[in-house]
Amino acid sequence: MATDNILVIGACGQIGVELTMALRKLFGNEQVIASDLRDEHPLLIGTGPYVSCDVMNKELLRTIIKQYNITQVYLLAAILSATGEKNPSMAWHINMQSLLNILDLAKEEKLKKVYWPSSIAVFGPNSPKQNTPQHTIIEPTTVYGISKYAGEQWCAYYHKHYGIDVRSLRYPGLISYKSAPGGGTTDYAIEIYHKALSDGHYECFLNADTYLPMMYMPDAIRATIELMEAPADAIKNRTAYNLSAMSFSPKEITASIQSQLPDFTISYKPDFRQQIADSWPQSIDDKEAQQQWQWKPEFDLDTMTIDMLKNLKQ
Ligand code: NAD
Ligand code: AKB
Repeated sequence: MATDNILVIGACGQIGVELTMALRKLFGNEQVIASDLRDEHPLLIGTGPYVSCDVMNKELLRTIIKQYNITQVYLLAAILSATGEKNPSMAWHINMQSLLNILDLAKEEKLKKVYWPSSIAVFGPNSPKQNTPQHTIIEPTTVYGISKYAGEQWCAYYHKHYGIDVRSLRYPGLISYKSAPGGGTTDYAIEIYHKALSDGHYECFLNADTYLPMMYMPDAIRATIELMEAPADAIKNRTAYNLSAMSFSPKEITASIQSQLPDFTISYKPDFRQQIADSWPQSIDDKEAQQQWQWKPEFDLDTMTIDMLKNLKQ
């Protein structure tokens, strides 16, 4: 492992901060180069190299790759679902061009491995809602989902035609406390914990019975590293794997929080994000990930609630 040098792009985002810290633990602080458009995240300062970089600038990326002898790239920079619907052409441009820049650089600079996340947003209103299978009707209706679906096909294309070892997961909504979420539809399930502690009340932008697939960040980080460390011949899927841990509604997460904070209350005021959530699956079948690289989640709703509240209180 010591021979690998890893570049994390979008390292100051919700996933990037925790993934960078986990990779530094595994590969060594100096081996993992964090990069982002924004200022370095406070939790990353002093833990390893940081470079400021716009992922749209391919030649700057090439310089960084050469300067640090990068062998693996984790590309996390993207525009998420809710922000994407406000500016569809920007979301399409950034989400697609960032991926194509990295896939081309992987080919030109002979990178060993690339990680790029997809999302449950690839599915649309015509996909089966329950236990949505790996291979089924896709037809996304958000620009974010369209860009993720196109991105998955590009990953498979670069693997097939150029032998690029690119791997991907369709993350569900991710819940965490270390770094703020970046403009998604599932962000309510993070805000609710903050508001439960600060105000004792939360006004939710989704309806009470909106079920969505979700996952606690420690499981997502472990899934990402397990996928990337699996032998290449175990990875039969070169688009993106369905990945699952739990599924709940605003009403259910409220009950879980009330088991710890009995006075917590919620009200509902759905906005444009309701339509996005309604177009997505309610639960996911991740058999292929379980069978091909032995994926297994550890957290359910109540164990996550206890851990979130304990850490946010601190
Ligand atoms: P985020 O918005 O929290 O972080 C993205 C980071 O990318 C930010 O720090 C941002 O500053 C950076 N960035 C944006 N534009 C950039 C640019 N041009 N150049 C360099 N950096 C740039 O997002 P996240 O939640 O950490 O998501 C990371 C990836 O995981 C995305 O591809 C997202 O679609 C995917 N994903 C996330 C979730 C989730 O629930 N968080 C679920 C499914 C998929
Ligand atoms: C979003 O809500 O946009 C993300 C996702 C599920 O991809 N959290």
